[in-house]
Amino acid sequence: MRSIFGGFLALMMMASPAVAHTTLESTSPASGAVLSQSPEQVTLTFGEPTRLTSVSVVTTAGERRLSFTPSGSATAFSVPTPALSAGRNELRWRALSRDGHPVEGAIILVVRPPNR
Ligand SMILES: [Cu+2]
Repeated sequence: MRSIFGGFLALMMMASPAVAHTTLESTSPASGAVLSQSPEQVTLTFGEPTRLTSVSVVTTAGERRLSFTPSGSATAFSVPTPALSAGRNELRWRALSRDGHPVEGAIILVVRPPNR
């Protein structure tokens, strides 16, 4: 009985990820930044090669998909001309870890309303 339980425990441990999934290491602008205007681009940098599968921006107006490069596996991705709105912008990203498991997250960028 003990050996059967031991084997089961070993299986359970093998099922849990041996290596931590890739994480978003940094972004430019950094999450939480308050900007005077929409940035020319947003850069996402991961801790290991990752395949980014989608980036979108969520505001009170709704969700809009953004294009990014490169389309293959990389550690850094560029989102050109995200055209962020004044106010709070949540950039949601989804990616595939090297082991094929999906990972996702979000950063917040705030654009100051124009002075009048
Ligand atoms: Cu995994």
